[in-house]
Amino acid sequence: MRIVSARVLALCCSAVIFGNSAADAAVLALKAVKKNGGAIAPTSNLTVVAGDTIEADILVSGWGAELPLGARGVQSALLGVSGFYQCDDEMFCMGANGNILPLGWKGPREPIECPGPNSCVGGTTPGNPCTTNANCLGGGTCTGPSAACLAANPNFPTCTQVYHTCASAGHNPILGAKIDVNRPDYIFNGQSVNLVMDDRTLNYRYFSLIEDRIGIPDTGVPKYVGTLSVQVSNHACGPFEIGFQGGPSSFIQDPSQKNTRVFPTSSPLILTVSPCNIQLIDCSPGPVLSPSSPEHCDIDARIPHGPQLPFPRLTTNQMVMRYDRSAAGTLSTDYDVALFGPPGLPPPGVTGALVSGNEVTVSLAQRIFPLYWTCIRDKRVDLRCCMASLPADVEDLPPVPPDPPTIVSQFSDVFAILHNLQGVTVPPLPPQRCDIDRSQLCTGADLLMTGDLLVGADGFAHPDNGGAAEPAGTGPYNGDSLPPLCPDQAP
Ligand SMILES: [Ca+2]
Ligand SMILES: [Ca+2]
Repeated sequence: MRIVSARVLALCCSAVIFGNSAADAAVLALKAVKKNGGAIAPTSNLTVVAGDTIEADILVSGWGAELPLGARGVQSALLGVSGFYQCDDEMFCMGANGNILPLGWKGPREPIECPGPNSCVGGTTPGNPCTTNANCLGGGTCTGPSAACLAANPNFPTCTQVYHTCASAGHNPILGAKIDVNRPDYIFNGQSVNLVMDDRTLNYRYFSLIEDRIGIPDTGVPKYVGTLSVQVSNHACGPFEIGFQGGPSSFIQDPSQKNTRVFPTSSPLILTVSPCNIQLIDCSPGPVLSPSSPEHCDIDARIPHGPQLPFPRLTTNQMVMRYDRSAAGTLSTDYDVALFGPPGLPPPGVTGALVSGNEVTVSLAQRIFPLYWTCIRDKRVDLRCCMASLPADVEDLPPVPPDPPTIVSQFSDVFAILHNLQGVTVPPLPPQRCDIDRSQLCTGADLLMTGDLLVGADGFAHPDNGGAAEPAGTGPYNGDSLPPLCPDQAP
């Protein structure tokens, strides 16, 4: 108890402001009470495995000294955006990673706002919602920032009709949260209350307010104010700490005319995933007919075919996946493939999964198509590894916030080749970004090849592959683009 008091004094301003002893300060706690539907002893520290569903109670206690008139309203706001995900980096999140998301949450981690009239993803700004799926995909009235829209898609292409936010189909976040006013231990049980359950973002917010101007005394027993239900993802591993936002997002208020509030300290719920399922820790496109291939999420700017022939295509058809342990037993059916680019082209099938120690080389029935992201997903861990071919796209322009990088084959790419040849570019461009003609050297010929690709003088632009399906068009690559899919790797 002494240790807890010291911590409260050090961290919480409310105890100082209101002049109460820290031991009497109000506390918000999140405690697991059910695991896979079965009741467990309430705990703030629980070991779980992938697939587990956990129900947790939000409890408030200790408001008596700070609010002698009792509690009339209480609000608890989760630190969900950080708590439900373990890795700070939204990129591929290799290694210990994953998420523990509320049941029914199929939206993005954080909303991405468009500066235009429609919000592409999230829609948390009042008056800035999506109204159609086209808004989520960068169409409709969400025109100016379409690149930003695409950055978060195609993972979240559906405009939900509840909050007009963009998410995956079936997004139903209310499944993960509720305030059960009929529970005997509900703080305002028996009172007529106004409720707000805000599940627009992962920072779920629970608010209860007694309609009458009365206060409920603190009896020294923690009281229930809300429920959170979460599920552990297949690739989750290690500890996750789900806590609360501080004041003013989380507070307790009394019934006085002054509307006095205190800001509780918080006791988070720690869920530790152990043992972990197999972890995908790295991946890169496999060997191709040229000596080098792009990294995962990099873009191959080389001609997709040989220097003199329109086919066969020379892009890669393999991805090497590296795991934290032996990959023995991995099958080709553990993977699926998705294409992100112009609609209409079916993704190639997986034809093989060659296991060697901790590595698996996944092979596709087709070499990757120009103008598409080709993403191979390990269904067991629900993570994607992506590769793309965009001929002549030597460099991607840096983002102008809030827009993502501009991934376009355009005339400025010729200068990028030139600067690289002059030694101005640091570090130098990798082969897949400078050996545009696939001669295995980066020379002035690649500058000419880039220009040819952009004006259509290549002659083999958008080649077919001996009859395999390709996007329509045989013109120049100038202005062709890819959605900035990476680093957004949300499954
Ligand atoms: Ca470019
Ligand atoms: Ca070359």
